[in-house]
Parts: sequence; C-alpha cells; structure tokens
Amino acid sequence: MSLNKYLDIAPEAAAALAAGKPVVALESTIISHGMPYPQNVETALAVEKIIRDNGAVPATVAIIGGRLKAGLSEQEINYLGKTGAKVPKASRRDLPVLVAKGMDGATTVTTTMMIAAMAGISIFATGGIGGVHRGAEVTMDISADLEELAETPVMVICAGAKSILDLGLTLEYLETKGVTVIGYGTEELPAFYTRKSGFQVDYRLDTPEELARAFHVKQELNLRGGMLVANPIPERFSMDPAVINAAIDEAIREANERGVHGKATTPFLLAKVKDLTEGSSLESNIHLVYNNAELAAKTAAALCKLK
Ligand code: PSU
Ligand code: MN
Repeated sequence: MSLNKYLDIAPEAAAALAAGKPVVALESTIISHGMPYPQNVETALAVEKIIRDNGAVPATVAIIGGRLKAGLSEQEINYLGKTGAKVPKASRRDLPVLVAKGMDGATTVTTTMMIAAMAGISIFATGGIGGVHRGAEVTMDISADLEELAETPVMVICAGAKSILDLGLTLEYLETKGVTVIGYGTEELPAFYTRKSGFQVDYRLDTPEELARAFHVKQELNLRGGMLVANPIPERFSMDPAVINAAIDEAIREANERGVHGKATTPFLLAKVKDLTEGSSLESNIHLVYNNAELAAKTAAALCKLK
C-alpha cells in the first residue's frame, strides 16, 4: 500500500493502518546523529519493543536510497546506526534533493512528521524537538520543527526541549503558530534532562485518553497542524540542573567561538553536551525516549478507540 510514489510503508505498519490499529512513528536523526553506536541501535530496537509491548506497531522513519520509509527492518536500523553521522540529517528543505539523488537521510522531527502524515500515522514519539536557538534575535536560527508543528497533523510526544534553546522564545513561537502545547502530568515545560524549566505550558493533561481526545477534537475541528506533548523525564533518570546547564553554557560558548551555524548547530551542541557530561547524559536520554514511547503507544491505542 502506498499513498505516494516515493513512500514505502513497511508491511507490519501498513497492515495495522489498514486495520485501524495503533501505529507510532519514530525518528532517525536520534539514531544516526543523536547517540553513539552501538547504543543507538540498541535503543532504537528497545524503543520499538516498548511500543509493541504497549499495544501499538512501531514505524521508524528514514530516507533510504531515496525512498521515504515509514517502518524500517532491523537491518535498516542497524545500517543507519553504524553509518552514523555520515547519513545526512534531513529536514524539510533537504528532502527533494536527497530523494532525487537516491540518497539516505536521517529524519528530524520535521521530516518524520511529514512522512508519518503521508503514511496516515498520527502519533510520533521522540526525545527532544528543535526550537528557537538562544541568540535567534540575531542569527534567526529557528528550527523547521516549529513550522512543521504548525502545519502537519501529527502529535509529537517529547521530553520538552533542551536548554541549548531559548525555551521561552520557543513557547512564544509555538503560541504564534497556534500549536497547542500540553504538559503530561505537569504545568511546566520540561527541559529534556530535567523535569522543570521555569516556563509554563498551555495545558496539563494526565492520561493517554485525555491526550487522544484532544487530538481527536483537533482533527474533527479541521484545525491544521500538530500538537506538542511534553512528557517529563522520569524522576530517577533526571539530571542535576547545575551540571547539565554548565555543560550547555560551555557548548554554546564553543559553538559561538568556532562560528558553527546552520544545520550543524544542533548536532554540534548535542555532541558537546554529551562529551562534557561524560556520557552520564546518555543514560538519561535513553530512558526519556523509552518513557515517551510508552506514552505514545498508549495514546495511539486510545486514539484508535475514538475513531
Ligand atoms: N534536540 C534534541 N535531540 C535531537 C534533536 C534535537 O535534544 O536529536 C534533533 C531532532 O531530530 C530535531 C533536530 O528534529 O535535531 C532539530 O534540528 P535543527 O535544530 O537543525 O532543526
Ligand atoms: Mn537551525
């Protein structure tokens, strides 16, 4: 089954979608650029298992050989993990050329939302989204993820955003674009490694059923765009804010010093923070993704019941 000549929906996901069963999309930048091998592959496979254990079918999204893939085989996940940062990070503007040239691409939140929507998948679990960078009033560095949330009908379940970004400006931008931001069990936007950021979200919802109902109403009202759910990292894996914030400040200082810009900025900052925290952040990163995968599977199941 294919709704688009460039799109391949994996058989398991296609069967689930055709039967009205829950499917959860996952991104691949987190595999190729977000974690080292082999933890990236182990995590990607473990996340798929968590989704299955919670009653949904996983569909990891990527571009392979110029094909838009909704659902990958274990070999394809292995390939993306081993090839790592040599797989080009693919945001919206990268898609046409990568596909035309038959290249690979690691999908960001933006392109994962796009491909999920093409495939008919409504729920997507990830770690953190891109946003408005600190200093954006000068650099204009604002992630395409925010525009995609405004346009594409997919619920993104994340652990908030890292304070490599300006979280206050990120929320302002989302408000301007009409994106509903929901805290899961919290009134505060979590900051990825920590449960708190000091910034309030629009709404607090407390169950997968409530999330599903809000998204369902958005669809029935024909409101375009997605919805952002910020699910705080479990307490026992959350980091000391002083440690993580010092690492982030240092990473931003180095990026400015070296003149890092454009699509390299986010990967540079993430890699630097990881180095500076000696991998203690990796464990947290892995567990917050697990936590989001579980919530996404339950929400996808609840959404199917409403249809
Ligand atoms: N933030 C994270 N981890 C990530 C990313 C962002 O904490 O892995 C990745 C996601 O794929 C996100 C992308 O969609 O980086 C945003 O990149 P940019 O800022 O260049 O739009
Ligand atoms: Mn950017």
